[in-house]
Amino acid sequence: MVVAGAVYDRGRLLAARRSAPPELAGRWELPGGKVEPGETPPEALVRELREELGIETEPGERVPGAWPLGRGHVLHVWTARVLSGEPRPLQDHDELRWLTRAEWDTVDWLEQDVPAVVEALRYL
Ligand code: DCM
Repeated sequence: MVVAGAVYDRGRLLAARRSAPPELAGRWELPGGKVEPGETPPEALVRELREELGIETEPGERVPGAWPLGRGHVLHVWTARVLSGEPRPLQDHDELRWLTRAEWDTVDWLEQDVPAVVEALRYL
């Protein structure tokens, strides 16, 4: 399972542009990553957001849905609130953007993230 965060702050949603691997570079995603053995999805999300963006977060609700990623992976999304830190692209990303609801489709999302983002906007 891959868990990604719908990270919210003051009515905006955080989008992250991937810098790797080459086939995904330049495309935007909800930041997150693979759930490791022994972790719950919310624990994995907190770890990934700390590693990738340098922020401490509190997971909220599971956004309903499960989106296939290929190679047996499936994407689940949780809302997350920033507790501390200002997100910076520390690994895997080269740009971050806070999007208002009206701006959500101004970046080139990974196809599999589009339905997840649309669903996540309901929680904005
Ligand atoms: N992934 C995705 N959408 C996301 C997060 C991740 O499609 N919002 C995919 C990209 C990778 C895999 O999940 O193929 C694992 O992500 P990572 O490399 O960040 O661990």
